[in-house]
Amino acid sequence: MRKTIKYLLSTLTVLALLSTISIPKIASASTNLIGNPGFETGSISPWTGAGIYTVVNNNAHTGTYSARVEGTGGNSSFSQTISGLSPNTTYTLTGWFKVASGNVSIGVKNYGGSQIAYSTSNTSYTQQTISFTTGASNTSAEIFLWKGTAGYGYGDDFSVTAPDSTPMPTGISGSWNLVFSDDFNGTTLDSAIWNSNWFGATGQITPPVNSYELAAFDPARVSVGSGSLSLSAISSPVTISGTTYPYRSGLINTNGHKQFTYGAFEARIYLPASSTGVIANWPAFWADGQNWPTDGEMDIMEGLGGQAAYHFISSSGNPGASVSGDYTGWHTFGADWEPGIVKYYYDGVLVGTLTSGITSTPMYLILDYAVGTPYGGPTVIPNTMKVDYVRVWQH
Ligand SMILES: [Ca+2]
Ligand SMILES: [Ca+2]
Repeated sequence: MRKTIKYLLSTLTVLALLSTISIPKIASASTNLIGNPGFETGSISPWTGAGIYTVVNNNAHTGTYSARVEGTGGNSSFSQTISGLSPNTTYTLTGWFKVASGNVSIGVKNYGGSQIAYSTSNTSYTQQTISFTTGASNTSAEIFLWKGTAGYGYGDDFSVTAPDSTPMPTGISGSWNLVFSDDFNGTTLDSAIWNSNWFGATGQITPPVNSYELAAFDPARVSVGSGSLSLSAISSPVTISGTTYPYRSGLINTNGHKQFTYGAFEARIYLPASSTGVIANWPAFWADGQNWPTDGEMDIMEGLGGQAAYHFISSSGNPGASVSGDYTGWHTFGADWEPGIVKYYYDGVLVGTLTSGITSTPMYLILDYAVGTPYGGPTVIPNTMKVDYVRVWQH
């Protein structure tokens, strides 16, 4: 509330931004996500099957046991659903398979994309590797071996592994260490990292950031699920200190929990479109210092008048610009804040560089879905801004 009122009254520019963060869980590349991958327990669990299938103590690729499916003119298979995956993430499936006769297929399905399967008629073990990318809201995948023709088929030594590297900033070169990340993979917001209103007590509905916004920030408009944060704007009047706001929406920030001086900041965000195809409402991903504007406000993405824009606000001004192009839907928005310079990256492409008034004191992160013209785009209610992840890297 402090900062922006002054700023908005004096300029057409914008301000909101935000940033957020929490720490992501990143599986090691070497971790096999499949249980009982080589059937060496001597039983099928946690795999399940259909038709005729069993674990046998012969025909192993390694160890003692393999799993066998028998096609009898119908279909036989065994499969395992692995959970806890990250959405929009590419995993690698490998497995060894062979037949006594006919052919047998190895594959993956129910991960948010089309089923992928490969078959073999080889009577010696052969390895198949399949890459699959989970869908935007998918956190599981089903791995299977399937035989639709008569005769035995065998499988052994399956594995599914996560991407083999810690995520790096999209399009921002350099040597980086991931220092903060929230992938929003749980079912609740991490309150150890995030506040869910604008400088209010826990659970409190607060006024918006500045006087042009029409939505109060209600912690009930913040949710986490299906791999994403949701900030939902609805029509639901609320009166705070004598002022009635027609809408309620969501905001999260890390003030008091996490702040950063310099680094690469990035969020992958879904921005709803208006009926005219521009950015609806007034979404923002930004970072803010403790004393506004002395300690700076870095607007990484702000939906201003329907267009994505970046700015850096300080005592010496508010340079920045709108970025041409359609940024509705899913996109990444990043900024590389270095001493005396900030470079902005949208979808990994450098879209702007600012060198005036760049501050050097810590900032916390803010993500919000404000409502209101003329600074915001067309008001479209109800609507939901989503955030897949927020990350910060430093050198
Ligand atoms: Ca085995
Ligand atoms: Ca996510």
